[in-house]
Amino acid sequence: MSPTLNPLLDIHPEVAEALAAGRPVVALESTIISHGMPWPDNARTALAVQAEVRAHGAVPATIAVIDGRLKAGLDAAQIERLGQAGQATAKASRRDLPLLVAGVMAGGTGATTVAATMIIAALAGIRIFATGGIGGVHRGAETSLDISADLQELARTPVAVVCAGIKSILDLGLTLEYLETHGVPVIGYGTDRLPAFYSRDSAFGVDARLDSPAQVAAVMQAQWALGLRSGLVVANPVPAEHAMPRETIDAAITQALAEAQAQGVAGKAATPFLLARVSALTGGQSLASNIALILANARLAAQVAVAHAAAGG
Ligand code: PSU
Ligand code: MN
Repeated sequence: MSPTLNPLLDIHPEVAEALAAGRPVVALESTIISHGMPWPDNARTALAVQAEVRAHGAVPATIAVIDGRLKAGLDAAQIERLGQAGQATAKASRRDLPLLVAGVMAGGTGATTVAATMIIAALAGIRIFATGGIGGVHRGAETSLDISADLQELARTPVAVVCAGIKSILDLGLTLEYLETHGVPVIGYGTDRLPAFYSRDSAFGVDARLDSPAQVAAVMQAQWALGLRSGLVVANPVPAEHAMPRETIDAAITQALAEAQAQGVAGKAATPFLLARVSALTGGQSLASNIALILANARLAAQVAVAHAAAGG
């Protein structure tokens, strides 16, 4: 393990041991627990995701900020606490980390977004991270300027993020343009098309199709051996049997966007509002799909972590 470990960071002993031995570790985010799904499915899913990572040969490190400390590796009680508090938990992106650590926000406890999870994973020496969906450029961003800090983080922090593509509450085309400008490769896992979270397909392509965890690990190694200190997106389509009919999801998204606009929802509340409305409007169907795709991403991330470790990390 690195002797220059950040003093603000607590690495769970099991995670620290794996990292020290060069064994595979997968980071997991916590905003998806507090803001991405309802209680108690959120905590149950987070625990199932950890089990899925283990079952595929890696150690899970769920990330959050608790009582002013950066945490890489949460136990079941900590996950239950974030899940039960739900949207009352602070949602922590890059700009929130100093406020939480200084204890001036939410008592120093927050659930980390993709951006903040990448920062803490990188501090801990974890190179691969599994989640559901990343933030992106919102529809209407040409006037709202609502662009997730996740995209800037992908441009500057060397972590590979396995996700189910980009949820169509966002503008997929603008999100891809932004990632291209900032030099972030977008890989399609087993597909030439950009997956759109609930759908396996979209109107957009990817930069490269890769078909094995070893290929993904090889791209990660090449990127960082080149001295490019950025991240990458590994887009893994939702399992076919859990994909949702395009009309159902499109109708829910259109309605959710209209409601957000009518209610003036903006800033950090925008994404959680849209996720919750889409989920409510499509009922249990989207929740089942969400759970299935997160488990599939955890499995792929574990396989990539195993390949990455076998290739020397
Ligand atoms: N998209 C999802 N599920 C999620 C999120 C996005 O399908 O849970 C969460 C992630 O934590 C992501 C965050 O990092 O929302 C992005 O929020 P914002 O757009 O405010 O940056
Ligand atoms: Mn935003």
